[in-house]
Amino acid sequence: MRVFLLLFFVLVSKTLAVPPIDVQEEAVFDTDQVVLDEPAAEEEVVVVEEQTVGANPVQVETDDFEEPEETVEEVVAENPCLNHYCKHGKVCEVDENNMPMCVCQDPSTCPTATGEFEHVCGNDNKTYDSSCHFFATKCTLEGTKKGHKLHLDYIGPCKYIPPCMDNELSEFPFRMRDWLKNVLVTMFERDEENNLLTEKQKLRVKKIFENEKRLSAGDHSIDLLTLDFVKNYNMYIFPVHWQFGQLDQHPVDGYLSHTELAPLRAPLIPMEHCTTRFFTECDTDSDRYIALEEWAACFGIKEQDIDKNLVI
Ligand SMILES: *[C@@H]1O[C@H](CO)[C@@H](O)[C@H](O)[C@H]1NC(C)=O
Ligand SMILES: [Ca+2]
Ligand SMILES: [Ca+2]
Repeated sequence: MRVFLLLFFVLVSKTLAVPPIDVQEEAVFDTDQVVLDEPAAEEEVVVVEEQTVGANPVQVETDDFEEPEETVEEVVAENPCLNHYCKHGKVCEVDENNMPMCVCQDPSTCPTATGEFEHVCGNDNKTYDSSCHFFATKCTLEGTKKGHKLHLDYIGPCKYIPPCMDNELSEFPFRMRDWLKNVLVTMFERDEENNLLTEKQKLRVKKIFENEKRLSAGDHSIDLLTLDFVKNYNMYIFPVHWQFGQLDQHPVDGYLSHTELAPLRAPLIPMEHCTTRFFTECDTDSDRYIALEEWAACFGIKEQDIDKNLVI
C-alpha cells in the first residue's frame, strides 16, 4: 500500500540518480545512508564491489584520525590506506612496515547520528545509533558466537512488530507484486537517456506500459489486485524475475542470501510487519537461501513460467 509507494519512490529516484522527491521520505528510506551490505567472508577486499541498490558503504575517511604532524617533510609518501578498502565495521591503519591493514573501528569514532532515521535495529533487538555503530560493534565480536549471529535486521529504532497473521501474510505478495510492476513501468517512463534497462527488458516493460487494462499506480484493494493478477497474470512475470536479478549480485548464482535480500528487507520491515515471515516462508527448503524457483513461487508465478533468462 502506501509503504510500497514510498519505497518505490526511493528505489526509482535512486536508480535514476535524480534528487530525492521529498526530503522526509528520503530521510526515512534512503538506504544509501545505511549500510546493508555485509560482505561476509573476505577480510580485506581491494576492489570495491559494484554497488547494488542501497549498498553504499558509509566509510570514515582515514584522514580524520591522523594527527596533523608539523614536522613531516614536504614529500609525504602516498598514504597506503588511500585505496585500501575495508569491509563495514573496519578501518584501515598502517602497520610498522607501512602496509595497510584493516582493524575494527571504535564505535565512538562513528559520525554522530543526526536523527532517528539513522538508527538501525539488530536482530538482538537492540537499537544502534547508526549502521556504522552496528558494524563496528559486530566487528569487536568477531570470532564469537554472538558476533556470528548478529545481523542488521531493519532500519530505524527497534520497535514492537506485531505478529503477522495468516490472512495478512496472504495479502502481502499482492501488494508487493503490484509495486514491483510499477517500479519497472516508472523506470521505463523515465529511462530516456540512461540505459537502466537493456533493449530486451525495455520491450517487455513496454508491453506492460502499453497495456490499457493495467492498474494505475497507487493504493488498491486486495480484491482489485487479486482480480488484476488473474486477468493480467502475464504482466507480473517479468517484474518478479527482474527484482530477483537486482538482488542476486554477490555472487550472481541464482540464490539470495540474507545479505543480498537486505536492501529490500531492511527498509520494509518496520512498515510491513509481514516482511520477515514472508521471506522466511519463501525459503521452502529452509536452506537459508531463496532460490529463483522459491522466489517466483512466493509471488504466485507458475512453475512453467519461471525462466532464468528473464533474470539478467
Ligand atoms: C524489541 O524492543 C522494542 C523496543 O524496545 C520492544 O517494544 C519490543 O517488544 C521488543 N521485541 C521483542 C521481540 O522483544
Ligand atoms: Ca546470490
Ligand atoms: Ca531455499
